[in-house]
Amino acid sequence: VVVVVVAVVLAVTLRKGKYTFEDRILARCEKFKGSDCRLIWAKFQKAYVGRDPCNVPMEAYDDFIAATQFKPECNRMMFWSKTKDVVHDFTEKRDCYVTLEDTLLGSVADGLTWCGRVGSSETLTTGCPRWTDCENNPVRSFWSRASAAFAEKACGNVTVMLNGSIETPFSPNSTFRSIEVKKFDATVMRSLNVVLVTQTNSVSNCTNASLKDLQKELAAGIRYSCKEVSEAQIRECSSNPEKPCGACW
Ligand code: N1C
Repeated sequence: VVVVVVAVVLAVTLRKGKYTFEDRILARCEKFKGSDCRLIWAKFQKAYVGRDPCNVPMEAYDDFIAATQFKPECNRMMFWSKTKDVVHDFTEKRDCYVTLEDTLLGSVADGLTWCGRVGSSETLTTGCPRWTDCENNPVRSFWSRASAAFAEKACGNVTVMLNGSIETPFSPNSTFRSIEVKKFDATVMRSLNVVLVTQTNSVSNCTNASLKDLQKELAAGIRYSCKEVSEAQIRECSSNPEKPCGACW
């Protein structure tokens, strides 16, 4: 028994040590055929390696963004704020919309934490600053820069899922409000269509004050709409592939 336990523990530790952060990024990148993943990894790590983890501005990822050359899918782009679970449950099961995490740009880093250290060429995955510890941390700056790139390219009719269970669905400190809406370009974008995800105890509807602010902050020429849709209805559509995308709400 002791031998077996030791062997299992050893196997698990060795295996754990085998998949480095670099391996994980490369594996995710390689799902996108035709990408130069070595180059993309080199540009990604250049942003934060050897730097103070509270001193990585969003511009540090400019070369990474340039290397991922993202091509937008007009009329299918999906943004979100405080609705990550329901959105990704939907996009994973149905091929109706594309979120940033479904593109090479966002998928490489989704759910991960990383940072560097002065005087080291390594990527650390523990002991890194959290989202609000300091503004210029590697993870937050990454999402700011990637979100800006994704929003800049938003074209045609664009959808955003906002959370109707909170008082301020268009939340001031969110990436969606502070970065993405500011980057929307009226010359390529026709409309922004809010899907306000409601639950039985929802506190907000389409007349919410923060949604009035959203209409004001939207560049002139971009149409706006809002629709309240229950989370149950969205989940129902996620699990019914025979239902056309346009009939979900
Ligand atoms: O701050 P948010 O939401 O408004 O950001 C969401 C918004 C989306 O439209 C995305 O395009 O910004 C983009 N984005 C991501 O794609 C993303 N993937 C993972 C922003 N943040 C992202 N994350 C993580 O979710 C990130 O680490 C941060 O902590 C949350 C932000 O979620 P939010 O506040 O619900």
